[in-house]
Amino acid sequence: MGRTWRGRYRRGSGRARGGRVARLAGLGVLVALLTTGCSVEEVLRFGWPEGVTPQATAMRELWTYATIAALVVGAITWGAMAWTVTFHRKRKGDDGTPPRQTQYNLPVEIVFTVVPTIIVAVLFGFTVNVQNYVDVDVPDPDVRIDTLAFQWNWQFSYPDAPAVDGKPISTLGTSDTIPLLVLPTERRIQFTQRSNDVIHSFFVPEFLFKRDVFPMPEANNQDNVWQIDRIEREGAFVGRCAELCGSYHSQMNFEVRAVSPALYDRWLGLRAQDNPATGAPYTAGEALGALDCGEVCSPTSYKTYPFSTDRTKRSATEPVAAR
Ligand SMILES: [Cu+2]
Repeated sequence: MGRTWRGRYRRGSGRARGGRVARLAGLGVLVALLTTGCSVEEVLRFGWPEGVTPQATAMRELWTYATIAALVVGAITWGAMAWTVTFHRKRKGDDGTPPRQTQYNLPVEIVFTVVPTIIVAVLFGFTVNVQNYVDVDVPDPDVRIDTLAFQWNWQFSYPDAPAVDGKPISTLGTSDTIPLLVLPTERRIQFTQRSNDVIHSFFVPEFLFKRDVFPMPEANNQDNVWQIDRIEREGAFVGRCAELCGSYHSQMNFEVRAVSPALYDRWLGLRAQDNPATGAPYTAGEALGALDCGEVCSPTSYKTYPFSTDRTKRSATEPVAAR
């Protein structure tokens, strides 16, 4: 009885079992998609954040198409494996002789060499295309920002905008202030970056871009200048250091504030004046607060919080709530 059942199960139900596995897998994917509440657009980003620059969109589309191509290759491979495992098992009555051997089949070998070469060449071509676009630096960008990274904070200067003392307007992050990098939307921005000490990395997830910040970039033969076409929407975006640079690397945050060009011009104007309330030049936060444009003009960070980097402290530091 047992034998008969097993024999029938093996011979007759392999196809049914394969179908059941496929249905279960399909159901699993459907349930995962429905229960996570992901939109199609979100799924197609495959985990990447939503970009806010044309460069970010170009990189994200490359990622989406490359992942879909990989999934298609994966589905064919997994399908071939499942088919082999399901329908080519050892059968009752097999006498132990190996199955028909098909190696050294020249046409198949050629196909298996040429097809992956074409896939890699196409991926390479698209990657070079996008990389060339992301790396373009045009002369005379609308806005220039000088970025200085140090253990463990950032300073952002506006070399084309003099402050009260005639030096460029600049914003310095400290243990109790997150530096606010105020930028205009819809304008071409150039970043020039250097480090005062070790290697850091400038990273704004919504730009989908990071670049190492080197000490002495010229001596190190590094291209420390890069540009974005524009920021496409207003908002606050956390910026991070993405290169392990010491004890407080993970706290080395800044906050991008993208505001409309008109607000940006007013902000720069304020920063070139003294704040009557303090008798000192407007800080980045004070000037934003004076613009009074809602959340995006909050005078202090609200997407991240400052953190003391005092190395003489011997106890864990409580995060300072965003103020
Ligand atoms: Cu760093």
